[in-house]
Amino acid sequence: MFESLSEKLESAFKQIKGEGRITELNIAATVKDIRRALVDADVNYKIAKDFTDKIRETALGQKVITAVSPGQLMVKIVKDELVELMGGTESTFNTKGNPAVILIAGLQGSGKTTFSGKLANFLKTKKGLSPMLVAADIYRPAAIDQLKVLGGQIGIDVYSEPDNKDAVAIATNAIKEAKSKNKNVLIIDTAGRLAVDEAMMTEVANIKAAVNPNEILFVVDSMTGQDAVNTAKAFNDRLDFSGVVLTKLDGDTRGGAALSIKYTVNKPIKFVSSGEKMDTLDVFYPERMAQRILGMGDITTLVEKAQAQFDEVQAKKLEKKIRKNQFDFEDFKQQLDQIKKMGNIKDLLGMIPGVGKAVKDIDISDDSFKGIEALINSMTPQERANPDIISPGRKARIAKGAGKDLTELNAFLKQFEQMKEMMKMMNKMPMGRMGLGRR
Ligand SMILES: Nc1nc2c(ncn2[C@@H]2O[C@H](COP(=O)(O)OP(=O)(O)O)[C@@H](O)[C@H]2O)c(=O)[nH]1
Ligand SMILES: [Mg+2]
Repeated sequence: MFESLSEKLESAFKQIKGEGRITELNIAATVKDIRRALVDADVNYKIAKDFTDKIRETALGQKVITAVSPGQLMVKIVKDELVELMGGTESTFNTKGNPAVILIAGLQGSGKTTFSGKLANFLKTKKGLSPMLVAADIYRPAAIDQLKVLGGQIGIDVYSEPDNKDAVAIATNAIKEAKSKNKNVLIIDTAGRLAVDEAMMTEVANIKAAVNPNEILFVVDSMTGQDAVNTAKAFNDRLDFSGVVLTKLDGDTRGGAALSIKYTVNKPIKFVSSGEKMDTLDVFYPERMAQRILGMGDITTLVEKAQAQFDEVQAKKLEKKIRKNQFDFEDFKQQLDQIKKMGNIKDLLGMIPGVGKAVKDIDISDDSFKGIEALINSMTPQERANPDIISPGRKARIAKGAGKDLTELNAFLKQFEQMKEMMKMMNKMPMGRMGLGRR
């Protein structure tokens, strides 16, 4: 995410990092590079200029603190300003009501329907609410089916009226239905158009007037850069929405939308969404995003993701097995599954400071583990539990079953042995004993 911006900002800091002190001259040079980096990331020129003017002003106003190098100081100033640009603090999300009504708006293809599903799943699993989805996209029959499929995946009821062509009536009927079924949040997925269009705006505005939403979320595809900002403006003028959802952050997005939207419409980004899996929705934190853009990683999100997938009981068991040096292939497979549940592997690695850049050009797809999984799956339960019994005869069978050759299996078995050796060593170290399995 935003790799090219991160890279360019890093190179903007390179020169000043080598300087002994901050001067008008080196500030000017750095600021110029930062501005170019922002414009290249598809941030509107005026916003980029405003941003860098502030950076320059703040930097010039700094007293020389000897403990902090000019490079560190500049990075800090830019980080604070990035946080500000993206909205400052985390915003709120209002789900009070019976039911609370969340209206979803945006262009066609921006990710409204996908996001509606993710939000329902999020409110159900993370907030303990009982949401219902409403299919108010009445123009494409497939739209209702799409929402129903998503609802089915996450166990959420979907309200629809396939023969009704009145989106406002569907929305108001849905409120009655929610009340009678004790659903406390209603998420209304509306129709979009390919471009801003009067009929669409009128329809959404009419739904708004009829259902009085707690939140109106404007969904925007972050890949569309400055266009995203123009669309946001048009929707906001008409709907006065309460927040923005940036989707497709897993794509090759440059960052322009994330950095420009708050400035343009003065509404906070509330959620960011990456990927098509229903559990890849994140609350937006300006601070964390700024850290990621500056290559400082985002350990907080990483830890949260790990904790969300982390099974305490299973971890205790695992800890015991590692202690007794009984870690086997079954455990290994379970660990892989847990990592995969946390989301896109490359995204996860990108949250570790310094690692994002290193893995940028490496192809780490979630499929990278497929080979290993195939090998483990090809083992019998006995073999998984007792790696020692894997004889040459068994090896041939396992490799064949996984569609791999013997060298690949041998390499994997060797890696596994090395890993166990490392675990054994860590067990002997006082630090390893203290750290393992504790939270
Ligand atoms: N990679 C990626 N694809 C997404 C994301 N959100 C939606 N999509 C895809 O984008 C397309 C349009 O999404 P959809 O939810 O139908 O958009 P809508 O027309 O606004 O309802 C679909 O193919 C989705 O699977 C995302 O965060 N990442
Ligand atoms: Mg849709």
